Amino acid sequence: MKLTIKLAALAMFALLQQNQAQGLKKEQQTTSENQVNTNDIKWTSSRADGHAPIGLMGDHVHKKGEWMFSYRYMSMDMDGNLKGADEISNSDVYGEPYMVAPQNMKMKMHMIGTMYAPSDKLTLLVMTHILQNDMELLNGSMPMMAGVSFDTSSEGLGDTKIGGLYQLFNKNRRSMHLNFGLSIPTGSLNERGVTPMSRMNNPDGDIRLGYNMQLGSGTWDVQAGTTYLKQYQSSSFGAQASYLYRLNENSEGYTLGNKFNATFWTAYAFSKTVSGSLRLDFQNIERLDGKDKTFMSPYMAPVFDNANSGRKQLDLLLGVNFGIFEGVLNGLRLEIEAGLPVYQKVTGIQMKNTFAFTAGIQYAIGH
Ligand SMILES: [Cu+2]
Repeated sequence: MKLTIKLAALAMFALLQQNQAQGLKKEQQTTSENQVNTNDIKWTSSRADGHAPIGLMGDHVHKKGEWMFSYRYMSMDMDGNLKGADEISNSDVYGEPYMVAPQNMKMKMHMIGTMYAPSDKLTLLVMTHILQNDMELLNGSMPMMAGVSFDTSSEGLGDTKIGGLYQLFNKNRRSMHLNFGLSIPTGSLNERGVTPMSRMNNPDGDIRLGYNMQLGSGTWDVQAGTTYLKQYQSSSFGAQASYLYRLNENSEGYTLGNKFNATFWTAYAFSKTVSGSLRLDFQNIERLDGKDKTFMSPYMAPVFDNANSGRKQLDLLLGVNFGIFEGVLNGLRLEIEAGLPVYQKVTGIQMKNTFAFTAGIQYAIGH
């Protein structure tokens, strides 16, 4: 794991060195040959790496009057359980003592978004998504049901985000903007399922599923951050940091943890239309506050226990951007990004994240 981090750091360092060398060469060329002031060259989104890797939101601003429509498919796979930073077995989970151990989970997200720029300085955005969660669990010590596995699932509208990006400057191929957003609690907090426990009293009885199977936060959340972008002749890098703060307690008696996110990426443009990227993403999700008032015993499964919340994670992701900048399809982009956690540490017992994937299509008009 440490080797992976080192390799990633080395690769990024190498790319940066290349970036700097290229940037220098380009600047020398422009000043000596054309006598053009490099301060006049602006950062531009009209190249493949003019958008960040697709897993990232709010990375780029638009020019006055531009619209952009996007669809993203995102998936996250989880397998097995962690206690702190260590993998633990099913019997460890039963020893805690939980009756049921989560085995694997898949979260799928279909996200649609719109961006519109009323001015060169300000870009507005709105995003919402449909979530699909599937989790397989294994019974431990429950009488008559030990060793029996079962599935739970939930599906529906998630929370909706509105926000804006305010550009602070764009000169010398450097651009910086502020990100701000508001998350509206449109996702359900009452996703239910039939489990061996809920069947004990009533064959059709269902129960509310665990925290991570619910579709929304139930709270109004504000987000603030900043994004910095720098381009060279055929490469670029960017960085974004943001903090999500949940304003209230939800109707069920709890508040999901606030979230800090910092990410850094570098991209190399093989041509104007194709670029590849390498990205590091760090997130720190704080502990959940309060508890769902309908959860009687936290010992059914770790996903019902508010002690099992909060996580630090570092992901390493590779991406490809493909963009068209002329002709009838001008403004169309296809992008993918996939990655793995290189470090994760959870509070209590939580599932281990194993793989993240995002594919998206974006279409900008009006430019
Ligand atoms: Cu956009």
